[in-house]
Amino acid sequence: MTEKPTREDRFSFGLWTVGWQAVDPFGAATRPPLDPVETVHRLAELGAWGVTFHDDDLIPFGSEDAERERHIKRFRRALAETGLVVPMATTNLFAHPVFRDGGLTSNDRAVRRFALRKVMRNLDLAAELGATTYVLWGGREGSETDASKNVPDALARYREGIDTLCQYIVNNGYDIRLALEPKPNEPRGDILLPTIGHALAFISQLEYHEMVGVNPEVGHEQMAGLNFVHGIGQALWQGKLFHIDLNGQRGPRFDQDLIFGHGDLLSAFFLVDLLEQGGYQGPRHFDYKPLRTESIEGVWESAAANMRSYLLLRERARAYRADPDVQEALRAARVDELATPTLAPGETAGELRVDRDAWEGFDPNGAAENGYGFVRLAQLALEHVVGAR
Ligand SMILES: [Mn+2]
Repeated sequence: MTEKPTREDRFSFGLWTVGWQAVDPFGAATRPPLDPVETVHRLAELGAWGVTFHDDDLIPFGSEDAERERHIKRFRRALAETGLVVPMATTNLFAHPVFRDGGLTSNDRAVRRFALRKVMRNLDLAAELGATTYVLWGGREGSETDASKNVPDALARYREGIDTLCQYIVNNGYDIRLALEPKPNEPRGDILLPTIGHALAFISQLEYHEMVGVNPEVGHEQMAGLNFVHGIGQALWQGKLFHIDLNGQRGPRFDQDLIFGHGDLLSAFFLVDLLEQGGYQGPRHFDYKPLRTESIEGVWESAAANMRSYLLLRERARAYRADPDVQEALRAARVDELATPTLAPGETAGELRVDRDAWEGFDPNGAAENGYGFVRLAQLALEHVVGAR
């Protein structure tokens, strides 16, 4: 029996996840709106540690100042009553029709200026509530036709927008870092910064590049047919995994936002193994949608299921690492040998060029006969995942 979630597990949920009323392109809501105050209480009861929000999740778009303050006050009280923290916040730059061509990269300059103001306003609130990560998901930053968008110009405006927001954070002394969330498509036909790799390359072009990392989502990479564990591995290697969105997806199709583990289970297992082994200290944030078929009871059941899936996989990953058969198979597969530098300490390229052991003394045909034993490892992993070991 797996342990129950605790604050130390750092599980967090967006207000928009459990709060999704299940409107989809073909059907109306199947559930009533959820009060953010109730969400905070229910998540705390289930063992979550944090809650995150888009500005418009908490304060309806266009609210007057007094109304806005009232919403914030109620939310603050719920946080104080439960001890839930706000580790991350983000801006809705996609729902209102004004953002139909995006926020930071809309062809309309006035929309871009409005979008920046909307982010700044919510950055102030995020800082007040103690958030240290601010996510930017540019769901509407993209196009349906290549006739509509000069991509180099769009990326220049994207960079200008992020640089401006970083400058704002620095000038206000906020302890906040930005995390860009890649996605290949949906709602736009093609979204800018479609994958982790695109986002990392973009970040290298920013003035405040050290303040900006990524917030990869399981399903978003898998929608593009990519290996999420590899993407996270690279983000960790580059010191850019500032935040993560855990959920499930079944291959390249619409964004399913399934419960974590309810998509590619083996990938979820290796992801948890990597996060637990790879030094990731940030929140375990769930960005999923409770199935449209579910009533409100199913919503809370699904929230609990995300955390339970993670804990079960963490337990399985620990059992896998502790298994002497696995340790022996890892050695046989020379997984650890990859951590050994290819050159000797202090060795230069010129010295390698004349090293006879590396060429004349090396038998490529003989070495080519060695199998690596990866099948055995993969099967051992599967056996741990299904509880056969
Ligand atoms: Mn998604």
